[in-house]
Amino acid sequence: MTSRTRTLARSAAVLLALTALAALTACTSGTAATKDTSVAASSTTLRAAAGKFGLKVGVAVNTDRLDDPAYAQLTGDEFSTVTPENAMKWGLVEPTEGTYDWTAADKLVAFAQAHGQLVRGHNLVWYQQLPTWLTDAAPKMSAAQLSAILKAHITAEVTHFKGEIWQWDVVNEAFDDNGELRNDIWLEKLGPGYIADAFRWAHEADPAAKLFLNDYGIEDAGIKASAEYAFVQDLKSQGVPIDGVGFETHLDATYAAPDLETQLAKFAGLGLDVAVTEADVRDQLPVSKADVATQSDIFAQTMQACVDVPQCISYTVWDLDDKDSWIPQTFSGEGAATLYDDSLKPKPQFTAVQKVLVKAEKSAPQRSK
Ligand code: 9MR
Repeated sequence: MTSRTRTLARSAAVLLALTALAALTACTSGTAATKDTSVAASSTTLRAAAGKFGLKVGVAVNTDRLDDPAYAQLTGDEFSTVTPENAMKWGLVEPTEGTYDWTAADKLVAFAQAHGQLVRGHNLVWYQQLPTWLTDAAPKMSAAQLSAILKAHITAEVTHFKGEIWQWDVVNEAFDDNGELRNDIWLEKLGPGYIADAFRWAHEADPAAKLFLNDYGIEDAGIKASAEYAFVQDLKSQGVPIDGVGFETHLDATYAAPDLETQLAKFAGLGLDVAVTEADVRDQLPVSKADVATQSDIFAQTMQACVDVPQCISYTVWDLDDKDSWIPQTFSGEGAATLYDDSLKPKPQFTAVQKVLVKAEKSAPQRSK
């Protein structure tokens, strides 16, 4: 064998091994193995640009749509974290008491691992999307019974995903718009201590996960943001294992952008991480060119706010594309709230966010690991 044929043989062997490895990765990921040619990652992906200074960019994922190769491709290429839009919520994982169904959530975790992504677990305690076996029985339960059920749920879910979740939204939307704790079954039966308990139980089950309190309507100064700040300060002073506060950031383009940077920095001042967890910017349909420009501007401002606060460790958009967005079902006549249109084409909103990240690549404060 000449040295040239030896080199060729070696190259062929390496190629064969790489092909086998690629095939194996595609199989084990359990997700769409074929590349879709109708969509392409942007020239500079959001995850690559943000990754230069350690910021994670995420997306809320509808796990049913991961079987669509185009959806899966953009989700994997552009984002460095994923949040299950619904798949980890109590009503979905424990539809009957004591019987867990992790199928959809496990599928997303496997997808994330195959694509080098981190997972935001969403959520452990909320007043919505609870199983009916629980909501039906709760009014007749004693505080001790309900507390035991909550502990069992948190322990089971956090234990199932131990080591696989980067950030958990432990308690979701605990506050009402008037700055009071929400008068839901948790507060009514267990009193305000249920929040500290939830964080302690989650921490016991996975000490390495970052534990978040997540809410909407705290992106600007106001009665809700002040109340939540005082509450979190109190949790910290009691030594409750809370690591961060999530700012949902569901915005409406008919209003001015919030002063998000001030709020992020304020909460970070408590020694916490902060994150933008559910960003979208809706508007009345159909949107004009001017509306799109306003939406793009608001998206860019919120991304800039996160970039400028070193403790802001992730920025997640709520739903990949307009077709999937929760907005039209909830706000009649409104929509166009995401970065991609109905056919998965990036919108000017995408370019606006991308521009902020590319510009920040060299100057943004590096996030600590
Ligand atoms: O996007 C989610 C939608 O598919 C569900 O029907 C809805 C149920 O209330 O929840 C949506 O996600 C919410 C998230 O879990 C918490 N913050 C507000 C989000 C939009 O309602």
